[in-house]
Amino acid sequence: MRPALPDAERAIRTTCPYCGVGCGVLARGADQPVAGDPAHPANRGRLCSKGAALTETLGLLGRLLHPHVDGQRSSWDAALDLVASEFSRAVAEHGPDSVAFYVSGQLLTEDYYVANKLMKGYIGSANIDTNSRLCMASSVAGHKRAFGTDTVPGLYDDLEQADLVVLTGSNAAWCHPVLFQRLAAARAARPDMRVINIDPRRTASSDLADLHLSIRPDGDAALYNLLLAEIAARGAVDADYLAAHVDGFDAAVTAARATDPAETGLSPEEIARFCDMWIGAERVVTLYSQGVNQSSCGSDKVNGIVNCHLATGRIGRPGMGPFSLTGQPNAMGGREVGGLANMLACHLDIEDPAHRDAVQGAWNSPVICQTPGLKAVDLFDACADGRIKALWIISTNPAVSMPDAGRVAEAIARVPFTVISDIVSDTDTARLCRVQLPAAGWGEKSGTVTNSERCISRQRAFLPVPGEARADWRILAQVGARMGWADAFGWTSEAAVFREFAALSGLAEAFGRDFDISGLADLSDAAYDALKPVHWPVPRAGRTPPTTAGRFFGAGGFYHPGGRARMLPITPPQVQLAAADWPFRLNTGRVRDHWHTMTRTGRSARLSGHIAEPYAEIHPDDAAMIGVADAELVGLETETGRAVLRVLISDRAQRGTVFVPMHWTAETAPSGRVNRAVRAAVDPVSGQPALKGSAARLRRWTPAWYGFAASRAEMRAGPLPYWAGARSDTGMRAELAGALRPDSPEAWEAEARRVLNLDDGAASVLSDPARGSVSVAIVEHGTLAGLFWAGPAPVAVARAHVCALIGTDTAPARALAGRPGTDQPDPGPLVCSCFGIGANQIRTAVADGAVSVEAVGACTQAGTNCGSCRPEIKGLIAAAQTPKMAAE
Ligand SMILES: Nc1nc2c(c(=O)[nH]1)N[C@H]1C(S)=C(S)[C@@H](COP(=O)(O)OP(=O)(O)OC[C@H]3O[C@@H](n4cnc5c(=O)[nH]c(N)nc54)[C@H](O)[C@@H]3O)O[C@H]1N2
Ligand SMILES: Nc1nc2c(c(=O)[nH]1)N[C@H]1C(S)=C(S)[C@@H](COP(=O)(O)OP(=O)(O)OC[C@H]3O[C@@H](n4cnc5c(=O)[nH]c(N)nc54)[C@H](O)[C@@H]3O)O[C@H]1N2
Ligand code: SF4
Ligand SMILES: [Mo]
Repeated sequence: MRPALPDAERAIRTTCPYCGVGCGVLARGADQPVAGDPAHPANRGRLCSKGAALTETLGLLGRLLHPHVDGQRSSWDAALDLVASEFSRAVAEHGPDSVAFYVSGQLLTEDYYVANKLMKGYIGSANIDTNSRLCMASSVAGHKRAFGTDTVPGLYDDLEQADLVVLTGSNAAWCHPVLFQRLAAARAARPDMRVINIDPRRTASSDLADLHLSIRPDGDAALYNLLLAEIAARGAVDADYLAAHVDGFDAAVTAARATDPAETGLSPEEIARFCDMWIGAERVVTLYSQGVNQSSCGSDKVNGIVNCHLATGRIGRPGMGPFSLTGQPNAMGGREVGGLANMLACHLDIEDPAHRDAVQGAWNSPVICQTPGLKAVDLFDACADGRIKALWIISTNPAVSMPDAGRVAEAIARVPFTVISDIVSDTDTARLCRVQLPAAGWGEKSGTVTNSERCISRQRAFLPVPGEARADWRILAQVGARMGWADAFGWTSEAAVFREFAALSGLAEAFGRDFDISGLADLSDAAYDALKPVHWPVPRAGRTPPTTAGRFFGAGGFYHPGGRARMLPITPPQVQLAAADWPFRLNTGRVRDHWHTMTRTGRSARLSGHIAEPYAEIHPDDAAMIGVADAELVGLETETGRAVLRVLISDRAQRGTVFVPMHWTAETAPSGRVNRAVRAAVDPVSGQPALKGSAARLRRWTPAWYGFAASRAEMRAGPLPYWAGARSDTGMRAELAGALRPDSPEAWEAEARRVLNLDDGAASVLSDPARGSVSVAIVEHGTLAGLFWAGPAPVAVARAHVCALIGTDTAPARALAGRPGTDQPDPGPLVCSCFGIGANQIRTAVADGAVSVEAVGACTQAGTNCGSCRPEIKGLIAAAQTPKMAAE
């Protein structure tokens, strides 16, 4: 059914809690679908599949509702007293650097500000780092090196006004879908506009591109060097801009000229075409994300990109500029409050004594951190070796998301005193922590976030807070008060926290910094409640913002001494792609409908239906080399760890690489936790881990049996060497593989009941000894409660169809056929999650003559709501047309 549009007048305006696009959302309660806010500048009414499914993720199942200490329910008072006294004790006995916070770009600005004030200004250490270290640190470092400040110069409008948009290491079609839809719409409206996609993989984003460059992993720095050399050789520099505003041109070009084109892995024709298109289009936006940042040379990649924009003066004017996409909803806000271990609030510097004094003065705090603190990887190393005595993790799941995650889990378990604040009770990280504090979640809490284009928006509460949950900022403030600083942490509302932060940003004036929202420092509570989306800077009345039409640097005005930008000489790394024992390069990232460790999107059957298990995407030649067929399993191994994954064979993969999504956990697919195999190497400048580059090997992994199960009950397939569970509309579904074959129908029934988590009901067992396959149906009170298939080859049942049978009175024999009858077509794997349209339905529409995304939409509705699946529909149309064209 098409989600109904809530009545815009009565709906609460809030902001999506997922990606950094920062879409405005209209919400009306837990049982009403949300809609995009037409008045929000980021999305103008659109939402992607994840945003559109937000209400499905709000149930209380699995929520942490009360504080717990050592596994026992506790009162808030007792839990907060314990946290405060243990942190105070550690500081007293071992010094301020013996404690740490590990926080998140999913905190609201107010939460983040309070955490930062507590650690840096009161505890007196800078040991507060955040998952943004895994996400944005290389962009921060690159911006600071080039601009003297961490600032994204442009606006989303630039994407629509550009003549060329270069997506570099960004799969925006899946990861920033609404922005990608804006880009696709602009391109459709302006046929001269061009799009280039630079990614070793061909992704849903490549499908929009005029040119896809399957770059060698980490070949980006070399490619941008070649472009810079070509800009210089062709005289395409903006000499006036360079003379007036930029240092370092000659050294950067000298380094660029030394670059070997072979390092890109691209043909001379591809490189020439890239340079022609880039140099030939005045309005160029380079949109980049984790394929750039998450690299051992991430900061250099950022500066390589920025160099080309500076040399041509293509920055800070409509339709042009380097554009770092932020991942999380408040990654940008975190950078503003100084959430990283090497930053101070409001873009001020820890290393600068005048900045430290000014912040300490404004906070009236007893101390201020003197030196940068531990960055994420080092922070967990310090946990492992006993330096950290008390650790508080807030709104992040590092036991899953950190590189070398197995070691990180051990490190957390080794810290004497550990606290977690989360909305969910049983995350992989929460299980390791002594104190669990229930946080209010999206829809229950209120505050501000800043998106990729520096737009500050309100998140507003529209639901009651469940159980005893509390807002993160309040929990932090209550601990601060109990540690002895009641006055400094005595706010009574998030509006008061925001006002203090906005006032602090007025220091920008004294120190000539760019982050200034002091114009918002006097908002009344009512004005804060009503705050409309606003781009910073917002200086106090009477001060002129350092921007032109909302953009930075169009007329120079950089933040290095002297106001000039810096181009950097970049020496691309020698990329060692394969070694004898490790012939694959492991690349990791995201899928369209899941968010990180799935604590929220995993609750939605609709979102879980798109991709329901972890997989390893490899090229057909590599599959042939290791002797694995589609849908079989592979064992992936690195020097760090191992995983077992479903193989997905696709010519979209680059030979010698394997792509694995990051989302699965001990809860959802224990053997598919890829970060146990991701090495912890970091960029030396930013400390950001190289999450896209581990040397790996793959082997076919042959189980004794493959299986699939659907149950009305919660399934935990326990000791099986491979299982991946996902929510379905009727309960749960699970992919399975076993190492031991039960040896009789009775033993199979017992195994099926264990997996399905169904002790009662009548079982029908069908076994085919000749083929070695077996299937089991469990009927309870006249309806199907569970279905189970196992056999020597991957089980070929129609997943969506059999899940839909649970709870119906279909006869077991018919259900166990595993396929719909001829009267009932099989929709195939889910493509459009808004309307539940499968790939087979789309193929049928294409066969019936619907050869455009619009026509498929008109026939099936697919792609007509959020649009997130439009790239995939386009792919299905192209696939259906390819053989036809070849035959012609
Ligand atoms: N659906 C969904 N959307 C999300 C998220 C989510 O969990 N799910 N998370 C959000 C967050 S926090 C973030 S940070 C963003 C991330 O957004 P993206 O950065 O777009 O996503 P990723 O899939 O991590 O990686 C992007 C691409 O980098 C490519 N890549 C790998 N190595 C290289 C290389 O050496 N060079 C180049 N040029 N490319 C390379 C990968 O193949 C991949 O396609 O997404 C945000 N949006
Ligand atoms: N291999 C690989 N690993 C990666 C990446 C990759 O591309 N490849 N990407 C990295 C990147 S860019 C990122 S951003 C990280 C993300 O990784 P994480 O931050 O670890 O992942 P999330 O699942 O988003 O964790 C958020 C946690 O906060 C909880 N939560 C939700 N709302 C609230 C709230 O309001 N308050 C509190 N206190 N808790 C809340 C959720 O239940 C969840 O447990 O992963 C990184 N890890
Ligand atoms: S693009 Fe999707 S996930 Fe990102 S903010 Fe918008 S609705 Fe949310
Ligand atoms: Mo991220």
